Amino acid sequence: ASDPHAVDPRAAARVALERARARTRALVDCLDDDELTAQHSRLMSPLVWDLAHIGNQEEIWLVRAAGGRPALRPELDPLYDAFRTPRADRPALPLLGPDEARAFVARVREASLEVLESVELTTANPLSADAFVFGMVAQHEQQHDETMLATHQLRRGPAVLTAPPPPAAPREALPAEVLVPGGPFTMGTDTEPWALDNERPAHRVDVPAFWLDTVPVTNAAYQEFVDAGGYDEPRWWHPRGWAYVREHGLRAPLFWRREGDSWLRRRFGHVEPVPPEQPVMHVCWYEADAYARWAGRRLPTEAEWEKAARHDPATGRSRRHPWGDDAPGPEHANLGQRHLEPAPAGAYPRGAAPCGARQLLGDVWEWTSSDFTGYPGFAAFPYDEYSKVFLGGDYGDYKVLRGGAFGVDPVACRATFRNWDHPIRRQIFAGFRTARDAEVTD
Ligand code: AVJ
Ligand code: FE
Repeated sequence: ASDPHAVDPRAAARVALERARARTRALVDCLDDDELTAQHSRLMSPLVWDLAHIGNQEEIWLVRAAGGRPALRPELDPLYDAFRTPRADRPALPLLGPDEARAFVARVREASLEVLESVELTTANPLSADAFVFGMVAQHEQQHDETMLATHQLRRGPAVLTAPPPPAAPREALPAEVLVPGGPFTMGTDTEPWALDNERPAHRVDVPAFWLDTVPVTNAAYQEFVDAGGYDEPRWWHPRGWAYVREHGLRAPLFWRREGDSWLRRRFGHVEPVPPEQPVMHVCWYEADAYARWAGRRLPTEAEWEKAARHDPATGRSRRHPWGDDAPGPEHANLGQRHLEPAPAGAYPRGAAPCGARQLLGDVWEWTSSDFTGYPGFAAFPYDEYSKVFLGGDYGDYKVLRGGAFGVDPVACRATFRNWDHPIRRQIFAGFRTARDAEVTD
């Protein structure tokens, strides 16, 4: 797999938009109208809201902004403005029904593909240079597809999604942790054509030497913390995490259930034994933080994570991806919802980073210790509501997640990509790995 942008940004944008739409359709067409309009969890929108919101954002950015065309359905803007109505209140809105929403997104897509074929992709216009805004809209649709996948996971009822199991891990002994040498590296990017505003600009960061888990923390390892009474011991927890765990009676990751001596999990409508070798998933930041403290370790900072994922000590360069600059392929990482669960820890040896860490991209999002802040010189682009309003705590506190899960499309996944969420959130496909400072003699 080589760099799709090197070929033709217009063609890359068309492919990315079409792939996103095929996934969106697969996520909605497997459910009947009642299920599409129902609220499966107060944490989530009805799926039919996500569907029309995808079309509304595409209309705003591709038809109106990039194409300079008149609005198709301007009266829909307030209904599908994520800032106007919280998720829990969206079922009460006079939303488009499933068939109306399908017709709306199809009509928008027809217009946006016409714009894509006709618009000039000039560097004089930063919105259309390298087809950026088309790549941004494809990423937006894929991000909502991941959100819709989380709604599928929360939904009760018979399974409707299917996918083959992920590959096994090779039978080889891996070291528990890898050393990332100290020194400066380049964090963020000025050159990745579809990188979003919060990934920019590139800047040098000095990261002292540290040890990082070779693979994400597994279910087996996390279960030791559970079985050792980790949820009953305030000393492992951040004070706000302890208060949250007590108030909500948390005992284990979301979707886990104890049965006799073993743990079961619910996964997209199936109940199955928790697979010990897979990365733990559906833990909030407070649980990740508590586990790390119990293990005598800590979460990595965001800069540490990115250095482990990108820094090539042989050249001093930062790579696009842990394995190099090639676009993600199925040999590198568990991405793109090809599977409906993480691969066992140690899988994807061809996706390893120069430091030896595996599965930095794909499988599970990884909580870091860092708050979501703007890089030095950050400039919101093209709209404040993507990142800027979440920086510096306007809407509460956010922790950064890195790496991307099995349900993240490659278009929205790079070693510079930054995700964020509240430290209490567990419905996202998030796990973590741990780190520790290197001794001077290491
Ligand atoms: C970057 C995943 C936190 O889903 O809230 C979707 C992405 N922004 N529509 C989110 C997003 C606007 C965002 N996250
Ligand atoms: Fe959105």
